[in-house]
Amino acid sequence: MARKLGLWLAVVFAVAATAEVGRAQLTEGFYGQTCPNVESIVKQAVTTKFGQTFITIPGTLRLFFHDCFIEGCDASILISSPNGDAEKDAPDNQSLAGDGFDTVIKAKQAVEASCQGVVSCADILAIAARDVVVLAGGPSFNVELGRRDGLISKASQVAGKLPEPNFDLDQLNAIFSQHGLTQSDMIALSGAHTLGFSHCDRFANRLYSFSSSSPVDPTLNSTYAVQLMQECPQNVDPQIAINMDPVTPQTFDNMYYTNLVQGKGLFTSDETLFTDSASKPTVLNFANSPGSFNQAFATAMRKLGRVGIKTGSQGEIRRDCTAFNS
Ligand code: HEM
Ligand SMILES: *[C@@H]1O[C@H](CO)[C@@H](O)[C@H](O)[C@H]1NC(C)=O
Ligand SMILES: CC(=O)N[C@H]1CO[C@H](CO)[C@@H](O)[C@@H]1O
Repeated sequence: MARKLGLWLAVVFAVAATAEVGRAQLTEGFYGQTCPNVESIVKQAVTTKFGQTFITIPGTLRLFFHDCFIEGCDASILISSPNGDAEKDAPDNQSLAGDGFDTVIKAKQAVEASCQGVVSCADILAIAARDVVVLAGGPSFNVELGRRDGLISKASQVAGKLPEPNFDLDQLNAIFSQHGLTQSDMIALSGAHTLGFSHCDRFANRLYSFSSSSPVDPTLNSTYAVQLMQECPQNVDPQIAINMDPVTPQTFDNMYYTNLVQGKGLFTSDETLFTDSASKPTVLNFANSPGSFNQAFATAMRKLGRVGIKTGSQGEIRRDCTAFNS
């Protein structure tokens, strides 16, 4: 009788364990036995890269966002295709800074030297994205791990997956909610625009061709509009990129929201968060309370990191982040 009960319990536990795998959960201590120092190794590599260029910070943060929104957080964005038809070759990726890619590649090399074939590129990108936020003075948070690297990376999959700078609130909410992210998550994640650069063509319509009655977007602070016209004259060199946060461009802080309140959101998708009454209260809260913003950003980054993940026996642990294992 006792033996039969034991057998029965074993079956119940096995079924429960399978269900757990099926739910594809990440855990903070995923590499505790197999690569216990992975986070300090990645942090070291990211810090070294940051010592060479500041672009490490915005480049890596934006790379994580784009990776997660296309095929899930599975490092598919890192794949190089000899035919130029991988995710990173899509027009929407044209402006991804090469230094973001290089950060992950360098960190992967450092991790492989200690724990060969164990840690996914997707997890390294997730850790590095947290580390760059901290390096810029932003909040720290624990990163959930256990992602596997994806087996698909196609430029043709990118179209329509990323938000555009001319989106309104409904369009932003629609694309973020497809990934289980709320309006509040979306507003907090947009705070990443407290760092980094934008090319002039992404907002030139707000300066020169907004509408037939007003060439300049009336929601744009007029002082800021003049400054932007000086930095981005019509027919400017398309390589020119300007700071997205005109006040504290190299610090991860809540200045993005203070800027929105003053009409200094660079994109329509930024300023609309303040001008639309449905999102304005959240912007005011984040502008007035750095603590609320930091907490919401950390929560939203962890949620972003769960989008479309592969776990268990799905995908692979890539040896080289830029190529599928063959
Ligand atoms: C809400 C919708 C969003 C839109 C429409 C959007 C759009 C853009 C655009 C057009 C640029 C300028 C690219 C260029 O010209 O070089 C940019 C830059 C950037 N975005 Fe976003 N973004 C959004 C959300 C996010 C999120 C969620 C993150 C990360 C959590 C993020 C992080 C960044 C960073 C760090 C940069 C600067 C990149 C650099 O300096 O290399 N963005 N974004
Ligand atoms: C526009 O920007 C200026 C200079 O940064 C600032 O002093 C002013 O308060 C802003 N205007 C509005 C309406 O917020
Ligand atoms: C960083 C990166 O790989 N950018 C590529 C994005 O896509 C264009 C083509 O559309 C490539 O020329 C870029 O090199």
